[in-house]
Amino acid sequence: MRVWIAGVDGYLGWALAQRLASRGHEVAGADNYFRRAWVEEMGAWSAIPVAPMSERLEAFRERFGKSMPFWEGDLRDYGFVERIVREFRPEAIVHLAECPSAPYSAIDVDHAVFVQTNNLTTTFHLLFAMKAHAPDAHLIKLGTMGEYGTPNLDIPEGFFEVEFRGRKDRLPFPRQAGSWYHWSKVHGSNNVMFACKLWGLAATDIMQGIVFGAYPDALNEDGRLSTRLDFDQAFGTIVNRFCCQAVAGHPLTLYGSGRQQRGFIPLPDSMQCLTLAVENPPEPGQYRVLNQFQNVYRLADWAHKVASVADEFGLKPDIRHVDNPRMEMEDHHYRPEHDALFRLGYEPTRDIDPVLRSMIAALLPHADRIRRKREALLPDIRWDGRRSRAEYR
Ligand code: USQ
Repeated sequence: MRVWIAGVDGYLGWALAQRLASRGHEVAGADNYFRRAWVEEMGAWSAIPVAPMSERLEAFRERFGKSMPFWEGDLRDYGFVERIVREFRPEAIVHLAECPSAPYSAIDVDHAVFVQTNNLTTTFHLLFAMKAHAPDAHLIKLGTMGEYGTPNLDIPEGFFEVEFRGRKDRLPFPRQAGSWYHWSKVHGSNNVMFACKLWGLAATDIMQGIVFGAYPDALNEDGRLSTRLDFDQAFGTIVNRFCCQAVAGHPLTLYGSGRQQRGFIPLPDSMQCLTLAVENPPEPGQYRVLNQFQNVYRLADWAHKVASVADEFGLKPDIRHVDNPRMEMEDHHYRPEHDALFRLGYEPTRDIDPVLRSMIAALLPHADRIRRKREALLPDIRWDGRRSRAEYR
């Protein structure tokens, strides 16, 4: 299939390009390197060095024996999006060109507005370009498990049956996001759902949990093919941060009690699931929702798992409960469904320790690189708007 990955330079995009190419798909990409700039703005860099795009493309060609068409530019420019869809004629479009950070959207009004306008505009442009030039293509849009929040009910995959005053209907499950970023994903989901109804487009909305892990697979001996791995407070997700903290000799920063529960997924599983979604498109006009995570864990479980695997490497990280900079429930029910991907053939990683082990092994040569940006390991963006690192030192 011809698959266009919007946001191919990011953590998931660069890994997915390789996964799809290894399965014989024709892959194209676009990016404007926003992710590199945001992480720099946070005073950090990727723990695992990332090569410039020209080198990445060269390594890709050497590894897979064919070039990846690549467009550098901003998806907020509709002409740019239209041009790619017209020239490449994708059968599937994977939309990873959004700003993925809750803390980044909590910095101030400019960042909140940027995250929402960027995420909504890029999605709109893809929908309109598909309608105009590729109405039979399949949009795979990255949503998030965080759209649902933590309701005191089990969470279905997108829709549920409701009975109210004697009548029944199948309705979207209520969304109760916990950050301006997560709300941007809710608004994007609504727009995609409506475009499917209005224009008969086919879309899959992936409600993905928190991804963790280094490298798409073990084959990447060529550093130019490595995907990024962030550790700063805004773009580093919890498990990746814990592994970087352990390697850098920094305490693991557990926010609040650590009893919060979330769905998590290793990077290779995320690649497997996105590939399943690409290769098994929904019917025209169908808006399909997939809850994408391997399992539900409590945050404190990760602190203990990472500390125990780190111990095998002679590292002895402390676990530090810090004042929670976010506004989130810490004691709550959490039982989301995730059956649809299993029906498509998802084979989850059963044993998580090897994923943590290979991540820590990949990070160890870069311990100093992480230490040089150690300030970025501490949070100072708070949901209540006060910004200070003092209490986290
Ligand atoms: N947390 C810590 N310590 C840290 C960092 C985070 O305890 O050092 C806690 C947070 O308070 C939160 C949980 O870990 O309860 C997850 O935080 P996170 O930063 O790892 O992830 P989150 O903000 O939820 O967002 C990430 C991705 C986002 C994706 C989402 C999936 O950045 O793009 O949408 O995971 S989900 O969480 O299911 O909504």
